[in-house]
Amino acid sequence: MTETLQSHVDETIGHDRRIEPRDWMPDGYRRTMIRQIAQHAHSEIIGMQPEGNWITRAPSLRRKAILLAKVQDEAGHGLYLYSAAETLGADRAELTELLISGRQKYSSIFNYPTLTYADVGVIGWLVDGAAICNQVPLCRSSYGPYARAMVRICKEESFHQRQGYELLLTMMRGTEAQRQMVQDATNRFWWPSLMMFGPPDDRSPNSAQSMAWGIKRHSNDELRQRFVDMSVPQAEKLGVTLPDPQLRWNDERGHYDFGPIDWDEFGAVLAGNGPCNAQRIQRRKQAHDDGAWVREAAMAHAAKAGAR
Ligand code: FAQ
Repeated sequence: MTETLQSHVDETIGHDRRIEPRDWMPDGYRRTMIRQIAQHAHSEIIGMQPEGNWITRAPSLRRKAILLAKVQDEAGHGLYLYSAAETLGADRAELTELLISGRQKYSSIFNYPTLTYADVGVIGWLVDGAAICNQVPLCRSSYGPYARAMVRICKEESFHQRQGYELLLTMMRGTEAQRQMVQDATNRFWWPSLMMFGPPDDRSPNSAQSMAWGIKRHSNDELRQRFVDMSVPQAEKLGVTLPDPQLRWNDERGHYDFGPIDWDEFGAVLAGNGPCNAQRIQRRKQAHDDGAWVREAAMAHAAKAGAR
């Protein structure tokens, strides 16, 4: 019986069709999907904090409205993704518990501080840019609800990337101090953005199986290279220098070569020792505790409506 079900799954993946919630799927596939979707959802929710930090200090009403809308979009992405995880039988309250107790990961990038308003622009340009590079192929991921959520998320992330780049272009046309802010933010976010794609292929325990299952379509290094190739001309147009002396076009490979990534720093951030890990989790926990009365009221209302 399991063999027949397994061959149905293999055929579905082989024909590039989607696995849907009611379909049988191998336990490992379900676990991997829950892991990836939950980490992704947590990243969207924790990712609201670094930019949210600047909402009250935006330089104009227009910038404030743009930033508010972006941060709200990230909340929406988190919600679609938690819903997609629920279709696999995950319990959202449990996922939140796993996040705030440090047992489930979220993207390393959100453990870095946002020191100036230029960081808001650089997050849009580089962090959303890296997210798009990584997530566009996930629109064809083999799990239907995840793939469909990614379509909408990618559209919104593309818009975010453009608003970030537009903010930076405006700052680059401003004063020398503003140009320096953009350069400084680029210096701080460039390497952590490259780390968003995950460990190098030869040290990525999940990649091979996830690619065989059609969850991931490209390896971490392939997507990282795509991001570098895409970002270099954007940096040139902007007039900023990417902080990598080894960055140069390689005619033979048809790609940019780039310097070594500090994987020790990545490891430290994943182990909870990045600059803002403790603060991010503490804030999330506080928000969760502060929202307890809303959840209780909603449950009481639902119970009353059910009894009617
Ligand atoms: N940070 O074997 P692999 C965003 C973990 S959303 C933390 O290569 P996999 C939107 C990995 O989970 C950003 N942990 O793993 C936004 C695994 O842990 P485990 C999030 C990382 O899953 C923008 C272990 O290392 N995007 O930015 C990281 O095959 C602006 C071994 O790694 C997604 O989640 C990392 N950077 O590939 C919001 C996209 N990299 O569980 C606000 C979906 C790896 O085995 C503002 N996810 N790890 O202990 C994916 O595409 C994949 O999960 C990867 C990792 C590529 C992240």
